[in-house]
Amino acid sequence: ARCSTPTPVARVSQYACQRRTTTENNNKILTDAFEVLAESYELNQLEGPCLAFRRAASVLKSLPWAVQCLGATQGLPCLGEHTKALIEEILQYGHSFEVEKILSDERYQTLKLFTSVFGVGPKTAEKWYRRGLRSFSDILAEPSIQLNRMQQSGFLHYGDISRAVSKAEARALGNIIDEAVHAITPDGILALTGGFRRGKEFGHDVDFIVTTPEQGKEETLLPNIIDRLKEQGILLYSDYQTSTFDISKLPSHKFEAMDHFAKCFLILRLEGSLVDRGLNSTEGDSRGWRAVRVDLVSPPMERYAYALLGWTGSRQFERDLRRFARLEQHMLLDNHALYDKTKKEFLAATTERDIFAHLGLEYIEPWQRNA
Ligand code: 8DG
Ligand code: MN
Ligand code: MN
Repeated sequence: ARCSTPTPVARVSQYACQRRTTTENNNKILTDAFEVLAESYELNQLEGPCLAFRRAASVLKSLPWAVQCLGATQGLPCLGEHTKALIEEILQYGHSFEVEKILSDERYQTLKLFTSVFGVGPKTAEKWYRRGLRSFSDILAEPSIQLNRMQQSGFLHYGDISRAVSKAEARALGNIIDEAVHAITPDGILALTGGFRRGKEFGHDVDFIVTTPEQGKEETLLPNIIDRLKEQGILLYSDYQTSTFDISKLPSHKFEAMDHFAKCFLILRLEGSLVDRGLNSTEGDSRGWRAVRVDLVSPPMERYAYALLGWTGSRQFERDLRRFARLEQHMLLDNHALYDKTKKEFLAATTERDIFAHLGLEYIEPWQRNA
């Protein structure tokens, strides 16, 4: 097949934080395939190969053109032998045998199913699989399994929280949280973060940052919000974690470590969301509400910019911001702070732009961070 290499483009960086990645993905067939492999490696707890496929997918997501022949990928970073073989196979046959094999694999299907439950990670899923459990009814019928509170809620609201949250639903939740924050403190600050801030149409949850300019007052903000939601009868689940933030600590090296700000993982009851259910809902289900996952994080105001940058994602974008800081600038970045190892000092920031500037990076808008 004829295949012209696209007009020479500027060199694509190996770092997602030096690429602009919108929600428009011109290489979805390829990146979906890579993500199946990444997920399969992740479920088998093989971090290296998992990351390699996530990086490759991320590079292809940033391209303003569709890859139509292997030659077009020449000079692109993060594409190894395995990914190139997959690209070739998919371009030729429209699908990959390796991917199909994984998708039809019982172990993969079961681990995917189990980890789709709120509160169930790869390790728990693996444990259940090894005990011969294959379905939700297997798990729920097994007397020796003690589900924790999170998992119990995960099963209870499974249908609702495994269904995507729409932008309209995110907006409605924003209004509820906004009302709560301002009733508690008139100078409260609320910001939408996560995937919806990146312009995504759908999400698996809705993420917000809440804080107040009054030093220390952010500590009581979340418990107050939670109480209010409870009084309103819309709190279905709450896991509140108090702040363990320590200003003198250096930024963490480990990416997967959670941050130390006060936060809560919630399930809320959203009323009147029938519109998002689809008109020909056949379940005869007309209850007129749905359960939605909501995350709230409450940093002190002086760390607002770092928290916002950290919680806006995408995860791949965050990983590469930290990797870039460490390897290219000799700095340590996490959700709380940026530390310059050469100057041995913390760098203050009031906006995300300040942080990009400290890192010597061009500013990337939130909707360009869908790496
Ligand atoms: P989605 O919900 O639309 O599926 O995508 P998302 O909004 O990008 O994913 P997310 O899982 O909600 O995570 C949003 C960002 O929050 C992501 O960049 C990772 C970040 N994040 C932290 N700390 C923590 C944490 O402690 N727990 C969780 N769940 N996310 C965290 O920076
Ligand atoms: Mn989210
Ligand atoms: Mn979240």
